[in-house]
Amino acid sequence: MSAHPSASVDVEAIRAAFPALERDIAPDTPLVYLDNAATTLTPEPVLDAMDEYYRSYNANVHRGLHTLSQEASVAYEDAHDDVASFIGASGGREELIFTKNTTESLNLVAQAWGLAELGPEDEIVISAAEHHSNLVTWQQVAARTGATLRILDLTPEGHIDLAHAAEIIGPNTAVVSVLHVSNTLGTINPLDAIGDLARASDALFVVDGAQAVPIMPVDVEAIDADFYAFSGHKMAGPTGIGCLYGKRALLEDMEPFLFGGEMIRTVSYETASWNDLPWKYEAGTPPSAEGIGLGAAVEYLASIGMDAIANHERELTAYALERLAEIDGLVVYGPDRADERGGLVSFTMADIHAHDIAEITNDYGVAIRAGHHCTQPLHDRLGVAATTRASFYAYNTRQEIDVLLEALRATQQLFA
Ligand code: C6P
Repeated sequence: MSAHPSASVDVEAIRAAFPALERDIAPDTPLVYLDNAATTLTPEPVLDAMDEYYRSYNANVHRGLHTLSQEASVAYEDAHDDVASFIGASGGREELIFTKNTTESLNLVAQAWGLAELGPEDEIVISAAEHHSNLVTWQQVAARTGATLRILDLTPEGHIDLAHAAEIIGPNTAVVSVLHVSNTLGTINPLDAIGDLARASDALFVVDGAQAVPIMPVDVEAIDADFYAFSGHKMAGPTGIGCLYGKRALLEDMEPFLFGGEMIRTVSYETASWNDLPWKYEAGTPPSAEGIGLGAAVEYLASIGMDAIANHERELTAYALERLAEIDGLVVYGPDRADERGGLVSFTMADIHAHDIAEITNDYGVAIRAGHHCTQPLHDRLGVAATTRASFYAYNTRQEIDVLLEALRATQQLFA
């Protein structure tokens, strides 16, 4: 990851691009949106790109010879190239499949590759912090193929325990699939070390980048991931669009995940052959407006600069950690240091239920998430049923974290 500590964001200019930030939650209660790890808000350039598609060239891609379909096809194809370039995939669109979200991207790998390649002698290695989309998916593939699912331990601070990784990743490991940034602990995982262990064992190296691509520069070729998954709606893009980067040779070798229109080259009643990459993996009418919207989102994020966004996230996280430490009985999960984290902080506050905290803070306009964040087994390990999570984006400010603090103190008083 490159880091230019001097890069900074113009928060006011960024805020002006996000119309939702203008709204109040109640009279005199402006929105303080701190639920960005779930979904980010949408900026004008993305709204404009999708609006323009629907207003002027809304047509099915790759299916018409008329002008509208041609324009839609070119815009949709170009969006693949733009997103590929944003994550350093030099193969362009041929290495970048549009899916529905990170979950579908991981299912694509697990089913198209996993069901075909894995057997009872194989081991699948994931970490204890995985989101359900990278846990249940491989758990079910293991159940169907007879492979064994092995879980990488975490250190008390929430890092993947590399000594344990060196112990369990070995000759029987067929796939190592881990998240880049944890959506619960915030931990940035050491992909270099884990990737080295996977490659030394000739294992497939899969990365869940849902919480990384939105907040830091990501270069899939430097990471040397075989597959890398992420979602549009967490990076200023629309819902309904996600991505799977894959190394070309693997994408060429694998059989498709979904069958139907668009993904075929020729069809007879007996058999079929497959379209070129990436369309081989994009069966049916695709999410054209969403793909074009995601293209606009990466252009917008690149115009701010991912180094600048990463710095801003780190500064806000450091400030949040400092302020949260003022509250008696509040426990933060994950690393103490902001530079070892993505821009999110999960915590518990004495024995006040996370849902109560989120409901009361909402009265102050503060949107945060409460629950198990789709990491139920991780919460079991932490010994809590639920946590409350604040997560930041390029438009958030220190003042908004102050409002969160005020709301948390009010919650504490109410339960005192
Ligand atoms: N985490 C959160 O609030 P989808 O839902 O497919 O776009 O993303 C799934 C996913 C996969 N991996 C990680 C690390 C994630 O954080 C998520 C989504 C949201 O934490 C919704 S549960």
